[in-house]
Amino acid sequence: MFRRTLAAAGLATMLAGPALAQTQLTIQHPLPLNSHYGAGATALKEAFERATSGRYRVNIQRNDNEREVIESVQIGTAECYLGSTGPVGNFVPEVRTLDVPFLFRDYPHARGVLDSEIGQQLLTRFQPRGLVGVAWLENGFRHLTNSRREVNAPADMRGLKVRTMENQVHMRAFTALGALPTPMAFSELVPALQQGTVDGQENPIPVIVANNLNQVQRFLTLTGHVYSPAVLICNPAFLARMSAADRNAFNEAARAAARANRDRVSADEASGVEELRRRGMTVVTQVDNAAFQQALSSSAGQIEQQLDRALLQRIRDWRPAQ
Ligand code: EAX
Repeated sequence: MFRRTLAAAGLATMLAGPALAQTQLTIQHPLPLNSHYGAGATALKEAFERATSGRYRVNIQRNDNEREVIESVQIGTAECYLGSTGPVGNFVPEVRTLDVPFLFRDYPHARGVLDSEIGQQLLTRFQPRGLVGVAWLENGFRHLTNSRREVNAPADMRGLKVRTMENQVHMRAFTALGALPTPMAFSELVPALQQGTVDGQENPIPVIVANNLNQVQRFLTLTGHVYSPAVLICNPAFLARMSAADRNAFNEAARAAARANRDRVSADEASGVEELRRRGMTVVTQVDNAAFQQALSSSAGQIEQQLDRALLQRIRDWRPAQ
């Protein structure tokens, strides 16, 4: 009897052998699952697991040191990163062009440029650096928060210690505004705010809400000073092991991720400011953007000198097709 069962089990495994072999794919991102990144990663997981009938299993893991994750993807100890372009410029310098303050007019402009040939061309610049830029996602327009005082105008920034991402373009901009920028990984942000190492930080509404930054920050100023793209980056060798059909399915799943991510950003933008007010933050909505742009104009030339000016102009000139 036992021998018959063993034979039957052996036969079953043999018949079902290949289907059970499952490839693990882990996406690391820096935010809670209940966030605009979590929404994107979950949409990718559902679409890709369905398209590959379970031959791939997508794991979603939180790791809030973005630069470290990108390094791991580059050396092959991690499969995929989903996160902001904050530290990406340190790996793919061309991406710094997107970090210029007030470059994008609004969400349709930013999303349109990234979906256009401009954005797709920029994704090809990852390969020579041992990374694959799979798809653009979104973090959102960044706003300033701090625990010291209401910021209504550039002059109120003077001497404010502001955490920035590990991003040269942003650091120069905050220096030009008279603030004292301190670059650090997202993983260090909340302790630094709690201990007063820095007074403030800047992030999109979806990040401020998802990470309860209202608990360590009192004032929110809707500066919208820079658009923060997000990106899905994967390890080239890992993707190269996929069949052509699976690779197409992965690209399709990445597009589904971008749609879900952007929808979540739009939803968080619509309700987030009220939510943060309800949580006790003082919100400055009437912000003189022209004054901030003016204050940044002195450093704009310096910043842009090191960037692709033709690309900057193409982005500024971009308009949706009529
Ligand atoms: O990607 O580091 C940051 O402030 C980023 O906006 C955050 O990690 C989300």
